[in-house]
Amino acid sequence: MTKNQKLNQWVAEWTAICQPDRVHWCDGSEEENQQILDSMVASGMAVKLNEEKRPNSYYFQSDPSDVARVENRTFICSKKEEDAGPTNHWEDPVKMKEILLQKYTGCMKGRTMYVMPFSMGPLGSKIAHIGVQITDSPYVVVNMRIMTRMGSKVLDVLGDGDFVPCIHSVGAPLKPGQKDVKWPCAPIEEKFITHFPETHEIWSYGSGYGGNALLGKKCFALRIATVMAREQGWLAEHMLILGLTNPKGEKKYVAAAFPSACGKTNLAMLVPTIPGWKVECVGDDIAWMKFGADGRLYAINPEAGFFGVAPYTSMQTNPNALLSCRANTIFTNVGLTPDGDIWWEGIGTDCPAGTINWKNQVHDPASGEVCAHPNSRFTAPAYQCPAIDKDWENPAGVPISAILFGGRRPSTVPLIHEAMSWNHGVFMGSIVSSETTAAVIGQVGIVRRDPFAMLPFCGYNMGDYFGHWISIGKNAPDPTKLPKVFYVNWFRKENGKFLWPGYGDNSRVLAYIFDRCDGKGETVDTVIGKVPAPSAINIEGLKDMTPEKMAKVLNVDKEEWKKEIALIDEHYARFGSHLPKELAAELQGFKQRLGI
Ligand code: O2Y
Ligand code: MN
Repeated sequence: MTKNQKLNQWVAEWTAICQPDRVHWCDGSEEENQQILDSMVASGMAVKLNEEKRPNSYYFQSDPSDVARVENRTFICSKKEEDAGPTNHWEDPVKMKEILLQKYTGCMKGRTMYVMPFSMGPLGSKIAHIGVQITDSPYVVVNMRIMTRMGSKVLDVLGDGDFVPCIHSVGAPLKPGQKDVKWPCAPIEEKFITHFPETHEIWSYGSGYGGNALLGKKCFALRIATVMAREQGWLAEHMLILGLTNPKGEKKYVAAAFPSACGKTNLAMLVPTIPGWKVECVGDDIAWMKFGADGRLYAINPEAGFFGVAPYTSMQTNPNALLSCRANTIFTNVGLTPDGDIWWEGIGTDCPAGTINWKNQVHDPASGEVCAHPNSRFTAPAYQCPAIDKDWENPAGVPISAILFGGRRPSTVPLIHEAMSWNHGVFMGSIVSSETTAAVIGQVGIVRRDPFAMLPFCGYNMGDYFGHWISIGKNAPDPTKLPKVFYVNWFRKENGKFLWPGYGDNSRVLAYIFDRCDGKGETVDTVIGKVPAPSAINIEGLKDMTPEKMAKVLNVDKEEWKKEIALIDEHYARFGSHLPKELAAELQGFKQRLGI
């Protein structure tokens, strides 16, 4: 019980509906965490990893039906369908609540209901917001404790203030005496990840995995936060935040939006290959940005941990991520080695004989099957990242100098181009596209339009969201202090091979962006915006790179872009009258520059 009457009443109501055997208010302490972990080890849900190799770390295998976010079971339940827009699944809120209330009735029988107060963002920050999640999954509790600031201290900040109520159940009540399974969840067609934008509520049922169940992340920090941000004049974005320091010791912060599984975590923690430059990580997935008193846009990372994709994370690709999970980490759906450590494809060592795969069978490297699920994850505290920025928990946030958009495009899109104005930058964000990967259930390897990398994460009509970005530019206290906008593509190919080395060498592009923010760096005007002059990006010491290859990486082919126009036309047509006139004008201007 707390001093917050609304919270007490809400918990009482849901206790009556869900009928748990016990209610536990989480205090977020070490003791509580250990007790929950011990109980999961005892029940067979978790394996404690070898203390010498991976101190205080635990291993989980999910049900094979519950391995990723389920976009086709994710709903925005606004009163009017139009307000959810063409990119979201919509259901009437009254009907959805009716369906779900039936499911929630008695859904926690035989289980403990945990009540978790959590803060998205540093406690007490003016940019942060508080939520309270009810869940019957102890796995969710120990993950939320890493991913958010969770426990009694949040109640002190909350006082009798407002919070975002988040209901979660795995949807697997137990009959008296029934033995629990290792990973309880409901079948796919009974999973519901639902959002009520008008009342800022989240109701999730049937899944215990990742973004479906750790409700602070995609559900709150993106879908509901986009709604709050629109109401209150700020930005809730699917963006990493990094600090970039040049050899003179000058520092700038950059926010970058990429569709899921385009290497955001790698960029956020990048180890530069150009001497004297440093990258430090503020966040790897989500940014909340508000204008500061000086008229600049300030960003916080609302999260406190990384829920990173494990496969192909190695000391070569992302040493800082691998070192972040050296201890105090939860691993889900990776391989379990005979000596009690973890293994995954691309970790940089051979698979030890006898390693157990994510399906709990001895892995046979010759079988052609993977050992770790492609969407297997580590949940690691952000403070363990060797490259964590000193201001990552600064309640005031960090000032953003540049915003990057990007996607995975084998052709057409050059390594980098720069917007000609704020509205042109919004246009660039609105046409982001990428090839799909395994982070979502669905087809792999097709190109999909993913505006602002927010396709699965915008809590309202995407056309209105474009309008909100336009209005941020219009209402900026000082438009000259708005971040510069860029579009990057690390994934351009020739004959099936990547033209750009990526990873640490992306620091070369970051260094160019740094210079552009200071009005330096030579550019060439093209139909899509400013691209670097042939020698503006430092390629010194870059093996296999030639000026000719660089020209291909930066090439803007009008004919390719003319073909792209048809796709953009089709994409924009979806938004009908919700498409801001400013973006229609940007598209028109683009067509004119292309001579069509
Ligand atoms: O599959 C999930 O539930 C996780 S998806 C995810 C996790 C961390 C960061 N980003 C994402 C994403 O899909 O964008
Ligand atoms: Mn993400």
